[in-house]
Amino acid sequence: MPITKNIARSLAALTLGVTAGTALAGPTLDAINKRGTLVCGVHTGLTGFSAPDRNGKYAGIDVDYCKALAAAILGSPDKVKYVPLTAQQRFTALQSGEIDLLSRNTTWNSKRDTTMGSVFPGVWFFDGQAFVVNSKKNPKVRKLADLNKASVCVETGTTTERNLADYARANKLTFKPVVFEGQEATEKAFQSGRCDAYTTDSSGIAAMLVNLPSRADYTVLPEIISKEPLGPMLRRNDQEFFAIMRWMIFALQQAEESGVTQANVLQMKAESKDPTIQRLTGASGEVGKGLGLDADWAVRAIQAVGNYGESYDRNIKPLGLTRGMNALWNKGGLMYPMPLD
Ligand SMILES: N[C@@H](CCC(=O)N[C@@H](CS)C(=O)NCC(=O)O)C(=O)O
Repeated sequence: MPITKNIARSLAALTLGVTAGTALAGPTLDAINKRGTLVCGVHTGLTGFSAPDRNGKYAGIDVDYCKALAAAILGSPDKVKYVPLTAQQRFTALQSGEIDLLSRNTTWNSKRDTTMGSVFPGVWFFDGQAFVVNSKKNPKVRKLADLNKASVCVETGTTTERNLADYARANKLTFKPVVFEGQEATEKAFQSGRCDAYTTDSSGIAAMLVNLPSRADYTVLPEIISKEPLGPMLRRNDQEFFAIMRWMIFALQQAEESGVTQANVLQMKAESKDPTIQRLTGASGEVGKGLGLDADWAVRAIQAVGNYGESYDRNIKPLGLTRGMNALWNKGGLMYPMPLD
């Protein structure tokens, strides 16, 4: 056998020996472990997603994702430092290393996934852009076409602004966009009658309305004009943390699919004969090892926040939003956790 082939073989064996088995810790996981805290960039206040609760503690489905990661990596959902960020600040905070990840109603699109030093490991909440009007002020507006020539409050630094222009052009409508910086300013302007309508993600509209005493005065129009797949984000070139973030999404959704809950996860681990549940809970297989974590990583996450459906029901259901696209694939939705092996 020629010597070069031999060398190539031993090199291949060496490489295999190094990469098979436990994943190497990437820079973000290393930093989290060293610090003992996960630094999570969140929304400053979006009910159901991330907002301080009555005790001043951050709560919401985006916050649950941070807690689940901290439980899996550091052993406790409390080992999180929350950094509240506006739509404008969010990407720089991630790029500069101020936060480990961004968990904040952020739309996954090609620009943000390829040109900004960041990547999305999955979708945490499927959304779309909607419109709301004050029916007292505009009683005749029932559908988007009725808003032709109307003024629309919209927030800068978001995907919303361009969707509005694209939709108007495609549907031969004219809107007068009135642009504001920050959610509070945009909402306040709309509520004070500065514009005929307000447009943002339908979850954002629901979160605004749930806090308004006069919410009966408002009508959400039936059209959804865009796809807003919202997901967490991390810095590029960190395959290890990417895998943890991606498989956390799948694990919490698989828990729902398999009927594993906050209340029964320990019992499931001890007793279930279902191979998927065994792999999810670390009773068998090496899912945790592949992620550079221990066997109980997902058990701790589920203990901390429940499965995806439990987190949804606790945080999003009170906004009056049905599961829709966020239901599991076998219940008519789009959530499809990849198989655990
Ligand atoms: N999902 C879209 C829109 C996000 C968006 O507009 N969010 C609003 C509220 S629903 C927001 O976060 N505003 C808060 C702020 O600017 O501080 C995006 O990623 O650009």
